[in-house]
Amino acid sequence: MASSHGSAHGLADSTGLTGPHDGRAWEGIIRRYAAFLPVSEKTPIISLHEGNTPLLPAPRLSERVGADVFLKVEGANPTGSFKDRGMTVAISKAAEAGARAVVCASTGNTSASAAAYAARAGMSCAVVIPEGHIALGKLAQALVHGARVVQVRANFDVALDIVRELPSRAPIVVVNSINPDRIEGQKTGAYEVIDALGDAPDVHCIPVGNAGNIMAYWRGYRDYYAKNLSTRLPAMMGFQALGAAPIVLGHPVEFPETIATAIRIGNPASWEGAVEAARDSGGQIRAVSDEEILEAYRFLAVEESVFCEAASAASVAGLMKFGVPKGSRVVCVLTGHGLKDPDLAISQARVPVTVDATLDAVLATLELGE
Ligand code: AN7
Repeated sequence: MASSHGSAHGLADSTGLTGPHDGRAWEGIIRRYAAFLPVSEKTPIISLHEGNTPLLPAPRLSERVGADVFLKVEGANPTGSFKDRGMTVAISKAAEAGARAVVCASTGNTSASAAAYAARAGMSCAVVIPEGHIALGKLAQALVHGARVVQVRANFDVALDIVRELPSRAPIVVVNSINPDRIEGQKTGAYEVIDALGDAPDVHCIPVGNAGNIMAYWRGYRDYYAKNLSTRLPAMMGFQALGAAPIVLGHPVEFPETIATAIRIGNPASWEGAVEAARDSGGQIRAVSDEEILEAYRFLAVEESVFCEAASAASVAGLMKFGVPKGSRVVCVLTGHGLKDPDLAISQARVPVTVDATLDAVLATLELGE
């Protein structure tokens, strides 16, 4: 890809870097991709230097599925998930509009991200979460960043229904992905993939919960394609958890259930967007079981040294389960960091052993032989 694109978008700078659009990839997705985002000089940029995440080759996974697989490690974002890409735009636009308070419903990651970016902007933040179904790390994040955390006795879908109504009753901006600025920011994941690979992949695998991200990536791929910054469009393969697979079933699921709490969603807000992305790209939305998700989760940790959360592993579970044409170039998005859910991590690993504090006792336990 020629380096002249940066100047084509008016983003060339004096750093001497020759990336397609960036110059300042480490300063966050708004500065890097301003030309593609709904921002102007008047927009205060509220950033934690999100984006610019690794696109890591996965040699063992590639060997296993007979393809050329890359992992987009979104857990490397400031709050540990892809939500930061959309949140920097949503909070910046809210700040531009003079907002003082934001709110979201969340299965955890959106609340962690909203809490952090709102704090940075000097806004107050409220998060509405399903009681008892948020990974511990995510809850900790919302709390330490000073959000007002409200747990409701219901699932995510009901929480989102409540949050949707709040702006009609109080001066507050919703920063769920029903806010179009969120989707705009999340498109930048696709730009980074193409900037790194030089073109779009053949297949893009992604977990699907509320379905904003698959829609955003599809839009991002089409943006670059329309501007001749890529020569092809990937097949979008979205994966829901079997117990929370409304799009696969074709109807909402009233009581979604999965160990992947991030995607424990029964009535996705961007349902149509996900269906369109799959259909228009020649892809599909399919389901993977919790067992398949956990197998992929352990495989990624042990074989590729990437610790992602369970929901993220759905993308790789789907790839392993359904396969791809031989030799395809595949990108799997790993949406969030494994540290978000320490309880699950420990439940999936060997328990530590405790011994007396002697050299012999430690040596005996390690079973290394003479
Ligand atoms: C790790 O935080 O919906 O299909 O409220 O945290 O765009 O919803 C999280 C979703 C995948 C699904 N992986 O993305 C929330 C929330 C992780 C996630 C998804 C989520 P979408």
